[in-house]
Amino acid sequence: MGDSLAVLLAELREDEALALVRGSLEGGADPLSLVEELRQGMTEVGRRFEAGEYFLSELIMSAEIFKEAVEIIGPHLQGGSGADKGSIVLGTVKGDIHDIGKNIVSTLLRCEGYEVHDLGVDVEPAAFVRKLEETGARLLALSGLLTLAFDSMKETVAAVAEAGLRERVRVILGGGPVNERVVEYAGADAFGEDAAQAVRLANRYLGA
Ligand code: B12
Repeated sequence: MGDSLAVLLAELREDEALALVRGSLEGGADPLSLVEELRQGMTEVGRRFEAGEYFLSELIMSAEIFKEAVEIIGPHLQGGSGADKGSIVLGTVKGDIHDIGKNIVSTLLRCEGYEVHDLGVDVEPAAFVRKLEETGARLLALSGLLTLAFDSMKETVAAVAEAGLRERVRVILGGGPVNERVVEYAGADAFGEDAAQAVRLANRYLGA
């Protein structure tokens, strides 16, 4: 047997990783398990970066391979439950451009039947508020991986409150370093450690 998808991604072996993704899908592999393997590969990339074995160029390279792989997997995930369980506004907060985890969250929520309004990265608090007003969504999901994202999360929750929407809108947080203390600091409702938890929280708050 060859190396696993997680190993191929961590070692930045792009062609082999993408070939394995295609081959696995053709062989009937569960697309979600492939996403999970990719996530494990990214965790290893992060570890190597922190250990000084990888530099920014390797981070960028790994992110590109990850995105290409998810593009191949995406169509196999779609269709989902076909249900319409409600709207969610999602984005990576101001000052932060990490979006790999957010995109996984978005994909899984869509598969579960939610209509996800993904505003992308580096999103200003006012843009979140506008989208909540426009869509009537009752759930706001904020992603952030940088420590400075905590302040942006706090500002975003404050802007939602200022617009008079806080009663209606639940706010959930996620991204590498987010924990219960960040929830308290930002004035949010809950956080999730992975995309599956994002789905559980959405089901809890939107009553599905
Ligand atoms: C890939 C990566 C990048 C890529 C991002 C590409 C992209 N399109 O996203 C690039 C190369 C661009 C990048 C840039 C930078 N990065 Co960077 N990056 C990473 C790395 C290696 C992996 C992140 C990742 O994608 N993980 C995989 C995903 C799947 O995990 P995840 O995001 O946590 O998401 C999961 C959960 O958290 C959860 N989740 C995510 N969002 C949400 C939301 C909700 C609501 C819920 C419920 C759940 C949820 O579900 C996801 C799926 O399971 C991390 C290291 C690490 N170990 O995390 C550093 C890291 C985050 N980066 C870091 C830094 C410092 C930077 C830069 C400032 C570097 C620089 N000097 O320029 C810039 C930041 C620029 C900016 N303004 O944002 C630091 C942050 C340190 C800190 N505490 O602030 C880290 C921790 C590396 C380190 N140890 O130094 N980075």
